[in-house]
Amino acid sequence: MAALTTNKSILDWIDEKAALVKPDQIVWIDGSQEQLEALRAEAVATGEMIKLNQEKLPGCYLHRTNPNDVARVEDRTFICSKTKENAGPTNNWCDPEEMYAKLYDIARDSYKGRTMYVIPFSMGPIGSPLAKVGVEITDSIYVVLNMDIMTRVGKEVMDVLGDSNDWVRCFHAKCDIDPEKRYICQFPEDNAIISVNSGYGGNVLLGKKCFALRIASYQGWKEGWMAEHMLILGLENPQGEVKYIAAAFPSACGKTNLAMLIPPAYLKEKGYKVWTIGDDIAWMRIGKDGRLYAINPENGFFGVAPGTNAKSNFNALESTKKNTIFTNVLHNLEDNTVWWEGLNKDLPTNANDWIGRPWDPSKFDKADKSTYGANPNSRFTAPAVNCPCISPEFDKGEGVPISAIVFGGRRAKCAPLVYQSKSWENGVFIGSAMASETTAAAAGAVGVVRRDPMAMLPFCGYHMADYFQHWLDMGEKLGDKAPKIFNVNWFRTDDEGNFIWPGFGDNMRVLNWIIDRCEGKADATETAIGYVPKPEDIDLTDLDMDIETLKDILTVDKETWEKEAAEIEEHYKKFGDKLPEELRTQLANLKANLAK
Ligand code: OXD
Ligand code: MN
Repeated sequence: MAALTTNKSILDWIDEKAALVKPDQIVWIDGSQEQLEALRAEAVATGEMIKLNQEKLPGCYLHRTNPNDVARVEDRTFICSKTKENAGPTNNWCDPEEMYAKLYDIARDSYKGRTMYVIPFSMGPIGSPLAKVGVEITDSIYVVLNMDIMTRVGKEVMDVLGDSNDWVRCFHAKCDIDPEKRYICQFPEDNAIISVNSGYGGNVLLGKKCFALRIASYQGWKEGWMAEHMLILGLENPQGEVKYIAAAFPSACGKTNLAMLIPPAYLKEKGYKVWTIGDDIAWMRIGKDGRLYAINPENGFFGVAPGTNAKSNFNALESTKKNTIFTNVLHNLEDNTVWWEGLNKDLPTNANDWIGRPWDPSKFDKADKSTYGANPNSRFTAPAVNCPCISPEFDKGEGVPISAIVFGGRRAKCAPLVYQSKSWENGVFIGSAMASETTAAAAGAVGVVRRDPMAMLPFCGYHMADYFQHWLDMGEKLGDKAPKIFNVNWFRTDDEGNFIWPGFGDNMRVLNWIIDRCEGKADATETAIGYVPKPEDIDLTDLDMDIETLKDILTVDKETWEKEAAEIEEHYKKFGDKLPEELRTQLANLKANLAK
C-alpha cells in the first residue's frame, strides 16, 4: 500500500523499524470508514474483539487484554533522557543507547507473520496551532481502532505536517505480552516513544499518556507552554457567559465525572450548564491577549467503567452507547451487551467475567476483587462527539481561555472542601504538594497516600523541580492575566469513614464559588493555607446538609496542617538543591502562618 506521505524523516523511520521487526506487510491507516470496518471484521474473525448487540450498542465491541496486562505499569515506565539528572528523582531512568539496544533486541523479528499498521495522528484539532503530530506503528488492530477514537487519524494529518521533522515517533510491539519484558519508554530529546510487551490502553495508545503528557510536558518546557493532567470544562451562567476551568486530580479521583457534571436541578432551572472540553489532558499556551488558552489534545474518552452509571455520570454513560470499545468489562450473554460493578443493581445471571470465564453473581463479594465481573480498571473508549455536553469549542483549534486552575486529591482529613491560593506562586506550591490515595488505575498497592505534584507524578517527562520552575516562569509571563489557582477536596470523611460532601453534580456549588472569586464577586476568609469560603457563600439550596456540617469541612485544623507542612518538607527533600527557592519560601510562609 502506498505511503500517505513523502516526508523523508517518516519514511526512513518506518523502513528502519520494518527492517527490525520484519512484518509480513505494512498498512497505512488513512482514516477511512471502509478500512476501519474491514479491520473490525478482521478482529472479530480472529477473536481479538467481540461484536456486541448492534441494536442496543451500535458500532460497539468488547476486547479482553491478557490478565497480566490490565493497567499502566509505572515501575516499567522509563524516561530515557541523555542524563539521569534530566529525568529527575521521580522517574525511572535508563541511558537511551542502552535502552534502545535492549528494546530493539526484544522487538526484533516480532512482527513476523503480522501486519505493521502505520497510524498518522494529530493530538488536537488537525492544523490547530496548539496541536502536534505523531505517527504510531503497531502490530495491534485494537490499538489502531482505539487510536482512531482517541486521536484524529488519517491522511489529512500528513498533509498538514508536510516535510516537517516535528512529529513524535511512537513505536509499539505486542511481542509476547511478557510482563518481565514489558517496557514503556520515552526518549524526550528524540521525540520518541517505544512500548513493548503490552496491549493495555495506557501503555499502548501512545498518543495519550506517553506523548500528550510525558513527551509533551518536555516539549512544553522547551517551547514555553504547558501539558497537564487536567480536565477542561466550561461553566455557562444564565446570561449565557461561559468561563473555563482546568482541573488536575490524580488518576481515578473523578476527573471524568467533574468534566461532565450535571448541575443540581435548581441551578439547571436557572439556566446553568456545564460543557465538556476534555476529561484527562490539557495543552495550554499563552494567547495573543496574554491569557492562558487550553485545548484537549484527545478526541475521545478512555474512561474507567466501574462506578459509571446514569447517576454518577449520565453523560459518560451516554457517550458509550455507540461506536465504543469496551475493555475488560463483563460480557452479558443474555443480550450480548456489557456490564460492570456499579452500572446498576441487575447482576447478570448469564455472563462471562472480564477474563472470559463464566461468572457466578451469587459469589459476588464487594470486598473480594477476584469475584468481580469487570476488572476494577476496565475501560470504555468512547468518541468525544457522543458526549451530550461536549462543548461547541471542543473541535476549534484556538482553545478556550482558562479562568481558574483547580487542584485536588483524595485526602480524607486535611484539605478543606475548597480554598483559593494567595497568589500564583502559592498555587504552584499547593500543586507541588498535592497528595492522594492510590487507586486501581495503576498497577500496585491500592489505598496508600502518595504525593502527586499537579497529578503529574507518573507523567512528567523531565526533572520535576524544573517542572515546578516552569510553572513559576509561566506565572511570571502571565502576570495579572494568570488564572486563579484553587484546591478542592471532595473526599473529606467523618469518623465512620463516610464522605461528608455529596460530590458529583453538587460539586457545581463549589465551581460557582470559584468563578465568583475569579470575578471578584465572592468574599472569603484568609487562613494560614489560603482563602476559604464564607460558609454562607456556598449555596446549599435543596441539599440535605446544614451549615454546621459545611463549616466543618471548611475548617483548617492547625495540628493537621503542621503535620502536613512537615510531610511537605520531607517530600521536598527528594528534589535537593534543584527545588525552586520560591517553593521553600512558600513552605516557610505556611509554617509561619500556622504558628501565628
Ligand atoms: C488515566 C490515568 O487517565 O491513569 O487512565 O490517569
Ligand atoms: Mn489520567
